[in-house]
Amino acid sequence: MEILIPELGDFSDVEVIEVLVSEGDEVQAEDPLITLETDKATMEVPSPYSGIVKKLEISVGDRVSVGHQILLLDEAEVQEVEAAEAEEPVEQELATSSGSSMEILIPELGDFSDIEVIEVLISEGDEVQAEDPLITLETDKATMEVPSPYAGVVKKLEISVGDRVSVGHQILLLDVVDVIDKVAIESGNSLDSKEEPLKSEGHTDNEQTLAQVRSEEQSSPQVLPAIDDATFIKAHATPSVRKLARELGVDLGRVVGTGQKGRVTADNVKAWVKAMLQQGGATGLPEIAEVDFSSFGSIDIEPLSRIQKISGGRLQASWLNLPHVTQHDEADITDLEEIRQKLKKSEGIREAKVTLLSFIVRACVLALGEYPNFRSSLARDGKNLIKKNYFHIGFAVDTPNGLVVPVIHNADQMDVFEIAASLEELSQRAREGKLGSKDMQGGVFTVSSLGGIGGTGFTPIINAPEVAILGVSRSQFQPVYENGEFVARLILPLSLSYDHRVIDGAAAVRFTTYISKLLKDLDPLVEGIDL
Ligand code: CAO
Repeated sequence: MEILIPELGDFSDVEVIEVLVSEGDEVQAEDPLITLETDKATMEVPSPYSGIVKKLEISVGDRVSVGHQILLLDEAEVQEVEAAEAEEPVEQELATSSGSSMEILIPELGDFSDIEVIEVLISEGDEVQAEDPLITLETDKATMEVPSPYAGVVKKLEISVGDRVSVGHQILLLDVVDVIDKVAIESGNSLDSKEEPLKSEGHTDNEQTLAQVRSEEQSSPQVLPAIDDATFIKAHATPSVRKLARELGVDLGRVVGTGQKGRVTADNVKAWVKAMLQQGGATGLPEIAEVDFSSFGSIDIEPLSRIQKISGGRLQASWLNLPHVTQHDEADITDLEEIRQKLKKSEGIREAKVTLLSFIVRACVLALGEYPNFRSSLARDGKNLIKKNYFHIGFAVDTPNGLVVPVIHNADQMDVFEIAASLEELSQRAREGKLGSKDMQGGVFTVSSLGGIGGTGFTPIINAPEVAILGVSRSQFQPVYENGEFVARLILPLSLSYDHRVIDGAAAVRFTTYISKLLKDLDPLVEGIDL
């Protein structure tokens, strides 16, 4: 049967970059036969039927379009082989092949001749399975492996790295006696052989690695980063290594090759998969596809600041590790704002400008006193809650270099003026890039106020390993129904994100209700202050 290039969508005159089968190969329906490459993609052409490759009509480097012949497939031969294998007594096989050493020669290589041997993959005494690669050849355009047509033991090597070979050149002498024993053992007829079945290290390893990847896949949907076709194609590797990489889902472009001229070997691929499994994958998540933005128009590239790089990693870690829930609430700050304006005007009493944020921090301190779980952290083993008996409150500051979170230490020992002074001093130093590491350590809870800028609500990311963060948006006058009529009240939106492993929804809403009440009723917030 002539197997032709099928309909390829919009493509024609496409380059063949891999021929994945050789003459004599047995293929199953859907096994890939060749790989084609366009500017944009690579695609494999699968076999429409099972059979044996009788004649290859295509070579690496050919340019093909729909209808171009790939190979001649002998369907009947497969059936015959299968039938023969089923019927032939093992003794008969033994009789025909027993004791023979077989010369293994360079097979038909398409258009190539006088090709350099760049790798000899076996040594004398090695056991090989049918299809195990024996040597690697390299032309200007491609590298290709020559597989063993039979299983056996390498009796004598007749080839070395650097030799130049053509079709018919002898590679080695293969002792096929043991093969028959293996066939017998595998088919349940031991023939009283004391010998162990042959091991195929390569296959066994591959199967184990595949099984490991598959079992990992079941527990985490995508352990390995997605394959980037562009770098996969460019990777320097032989077809069988490419095939292995595709089977394992390995993005070949990421694997560092240790073979000749940096070529990626099968061992490199396996070692990379093992390393990835140990690490739990790049992020354990499917990756976002890389886009060449410059192909759509002009772009500028700006490096991230040091702060952006550090905070980006931490925010992502928190977002991925902590089950976030955000509780939204409101506080009536009409009276608070009136008092705050009065305090602002009473010059000379205290030095700092009392901001809304200083009242909010004070309210958080009191709420943390009432609800200690909000100043806890989950122990790394997930078995204990570490409750902190100090009240160091972090607050997010927007600086030209990115987001930083300085910490007001022992905020429970401060009144609103002192908190205001601390907020002013720390945010000033934050903007000037003058915070020391101690200024940003030890926080038990964080406040992120965007109210000076705007917004009606947001979902802040918890500053892990803390377990909650209070987001503050812009206050607005709103009609509130009180004593039978609508009155204008200044309403402040609050958004509390919390780690649901530690805090449940009821506790979260109790916490925001408590803060709301403090901001409305005020007294505990201004305790000790001469109004
Ligand atoms: N509602 C309405 N108006 C508000 C407000 C609110 N919730 N909060 C502040 N304002 C207004 C006030 O009018 C205030 O002026 P007055 O005090 O004179 O009336 C004005 O905004 C300026 O406030 P401010 O910015 O000086 O002070 P602040 O305490 O509100 O904020 C700080 C200080 C450091 C929090 C702020 O500068 C900042 O960096 N905010 C950004 C934080 C951030 O990026 N969070 C996001 C983290 S996640 O990406």
